[in-house]
Amino acid sequence: MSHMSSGANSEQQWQELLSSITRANPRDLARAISLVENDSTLKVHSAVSNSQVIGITGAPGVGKSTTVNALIAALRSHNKSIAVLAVDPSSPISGGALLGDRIRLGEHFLDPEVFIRSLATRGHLGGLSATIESVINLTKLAGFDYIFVETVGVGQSEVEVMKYVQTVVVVMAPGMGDGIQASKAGILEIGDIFLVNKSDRDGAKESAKELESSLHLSAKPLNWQPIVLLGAMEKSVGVDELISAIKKHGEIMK
Ligand SMILES: Nc1nc2c(ncn2[C@@H]2O[C@H](COP(=O)(O)OP(=O)(O)O)[C@@H](O)[C@H]2O)c(=O)[nH]1
Ligand SMILES: [Mg+2]
Repeated sequence: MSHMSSGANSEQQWQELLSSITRANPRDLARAISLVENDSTLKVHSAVSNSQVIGITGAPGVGKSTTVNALIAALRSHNKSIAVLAVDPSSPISGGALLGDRIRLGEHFLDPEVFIRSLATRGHLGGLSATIESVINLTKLAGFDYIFVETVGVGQSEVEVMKYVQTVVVVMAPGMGDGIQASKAGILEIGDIFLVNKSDRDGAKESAKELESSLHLSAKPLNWQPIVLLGAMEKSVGVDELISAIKKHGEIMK
């Protein structure tokens, strides 16, 4: 397909592409995503869907990808469809190709009910937010039950990205000092669910307690009290509890 720019004909082609996006047509979704990534004039401001959009954020190495992988496995066993958008806002060098993630998520690549996409971002904040909003809305058009948006770290870019999701899951790990990083970046304020991962390691319970008390100190939202969970996603410990919390939050946000 030719590169889209403004003009009646390409606008018609764009609309046709949008209306062809379904779960059965992942290639059209992938093509539409590439187009919005490469042309900042193409925007999708809204999409009507029943998808729940969940952000997974937290410092590098805490286990975000492992968590997404565990969630996919559990949700697929309940016949749910899932899209994963992996966002790399910080690294223009990697071009969004998160190799480790691709390998780990690889076992789901042949499953038509699982759509996985790494997003190449140009590394500047305004561009990223605009692009991610459109990409999420395109993915919503395909009607997945759950859309997970995984970020790379904790910083201002992550906070920006989390504006476009309904449910924010903040992943932490014991003894990594990521709680401090998260609070600096403002991640604690936006988290709906906090997962202290790697509970098979020392210090997880203590981290969860510390986190709970610092959350109690901050202002309470009107209809949702943030939940703190312990889990070991690599060992599938706490996955069902995490899914319950995500669903509960989704119900409240409806
Ligand atoms: N001990 C332990 N290690 C884990 C657990 N979950 C993930 N890991 C490990 O932590 C490392 C980082 O995981 P990854 O999911 O790539 O983290 P991400 O950078 O936040 O996406 C990997 O070596 C995982 O095997 C867990 O529950 N327990
Ligand atoms: Mg990751």
